[in-house]
Amino acid sequence: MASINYDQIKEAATHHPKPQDIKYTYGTAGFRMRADLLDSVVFRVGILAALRSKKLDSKFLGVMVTASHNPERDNGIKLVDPYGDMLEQSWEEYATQLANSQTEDELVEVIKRIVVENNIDETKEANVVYARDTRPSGPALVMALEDGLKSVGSEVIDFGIKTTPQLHYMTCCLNTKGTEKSYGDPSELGYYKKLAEAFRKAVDGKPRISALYVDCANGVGAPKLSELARHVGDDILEVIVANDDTRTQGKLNHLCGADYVKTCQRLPLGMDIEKGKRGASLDGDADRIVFYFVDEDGTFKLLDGDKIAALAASFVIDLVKTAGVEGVKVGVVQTAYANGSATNYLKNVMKVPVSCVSTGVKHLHHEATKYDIGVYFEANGHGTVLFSPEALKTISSAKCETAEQEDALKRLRALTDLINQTVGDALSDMLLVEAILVNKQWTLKDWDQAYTDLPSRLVKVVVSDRHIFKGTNAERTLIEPVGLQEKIDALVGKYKDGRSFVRPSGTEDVVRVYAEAATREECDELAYKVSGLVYDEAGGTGGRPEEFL
Ligand code: 16G
Ligand code: MG
Repeated sequence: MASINYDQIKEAATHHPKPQDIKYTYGTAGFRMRADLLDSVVFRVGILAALRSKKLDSKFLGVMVTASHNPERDNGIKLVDPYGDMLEQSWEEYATQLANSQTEDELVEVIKRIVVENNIDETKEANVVYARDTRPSGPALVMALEDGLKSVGSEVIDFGIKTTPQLHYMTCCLNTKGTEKSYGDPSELGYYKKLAEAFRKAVDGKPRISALYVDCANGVGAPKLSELARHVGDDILEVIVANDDTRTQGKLNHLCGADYVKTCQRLPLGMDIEKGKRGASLDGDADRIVFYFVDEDGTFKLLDGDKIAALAASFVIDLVKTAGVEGVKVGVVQTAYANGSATNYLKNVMKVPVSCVSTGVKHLHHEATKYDIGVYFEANGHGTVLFSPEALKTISSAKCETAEQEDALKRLRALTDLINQTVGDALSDMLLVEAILVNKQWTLKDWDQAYTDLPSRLVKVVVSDRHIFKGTNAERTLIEPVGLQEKIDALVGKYKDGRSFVRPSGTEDVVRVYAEAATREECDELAYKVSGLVYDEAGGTGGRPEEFL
């Protein structure tokens, strides 16, 4: 292939000018903001994807156009590394630099610098696969992305409308095809077949349980879940798809979806499930899931990511033991948002090692790879279970002596295919939870019995500059503004089971305050006091946090 044609890039870039006065940042999950401000960003991310593919010996890079649970007017873009992981952190800075280069000349300068710093062979081929969710702004952004890719002469595969985890799956499959690490058939059909077959094996011989109503946030999860359910077959899984209107403008994530349900702790619009019925919500790009039901007394009961982690960990530990592969050790990874009761249950009742890391999938995923089987979930419902190559080897080569052992091994092996190894995947996680409930013949209430969440509260505080907040200890302790943490600690000390921490959001221009305590009243009071403290001492703007007592 010829070297990069910089004149061609300059010419293409004139059609995607960067707006003045906007500072873009590649944040926790890529660029995410109002869709009408993203054209130039998407064009440049295309260029970066191609450069990274060249750098990685022409491996396929993935590009996903989505803004997940954000309002419909927003969109976003993120890069996926060849084996389905999030973009390597050191390249996030390049993404930010490209997005912020104001002129075509500046843009070319940054590209040349990336080429030199990474010793990129310009003549290598570039391969990029991309997909988008159902947002109305998607098609135009994809055209800008293609312009960027073509300007560097990249080969492209348009994977069409997909969930974020499907794009991760596809990227990994393309790069492992024909190797001993082959992750599966690189197609949407391959994805459904792999999951459906694994689910059948995981629930083999156990009776079907009641229907699951799934709120798909009026997003891409709706058509994809319907397709998946068709492959699984309603003889073993009955799924009722709700909030599947991806056409009517304004409905995506509106008063529905996993983020809404978790934040507001209530049923989504369009899902009036009766007492005892089982519900779940996906987010706008189907990488998060939470479960829920309405108890006999009418209370809404949420089973969030923490509950999924505890369920998955206990099931996997039991299987490992019964299968006789005890050498395989299970660990759980959480963030500071994990409910204190969940952490306590895992550590002190289940006696599983638990690590706490900073918010964001890349941090959890990385930590989970340190265990033989690493279960990672954020409380918001994003997570998965990772099997290390050694654990996979042990599980696949284990010999069994009894029928019981054989049965456990069969189910454990099925889980290694059922659970998306590239990233948290709402559809795969849904099947994982369903498989466990089927095996145990449990209701959601049975599952909920393990432990009772401490009341918690999340508050957003608007401040003049959230970047002055610097944390440490997996975001649980503030080191700046100096002295604020001591004041927070003094407040926390007054409440039974009190815990509170403050961190700047990576996706919104706000500071988040989390609090939990033994009772709802105490928790709300603590959240209110800490929010007020942040507002008063660290440049609060707008209104002082409302009192929600
Ligand atoms: C992003 C992260 C999610 C995290 C959330 C926190 C990924 C793929 N997604 O959505 O894991 O929980 O940001 O948002 O990493 P915050 O920084 O605004 O609190
Ligand atoms: Mg999402």
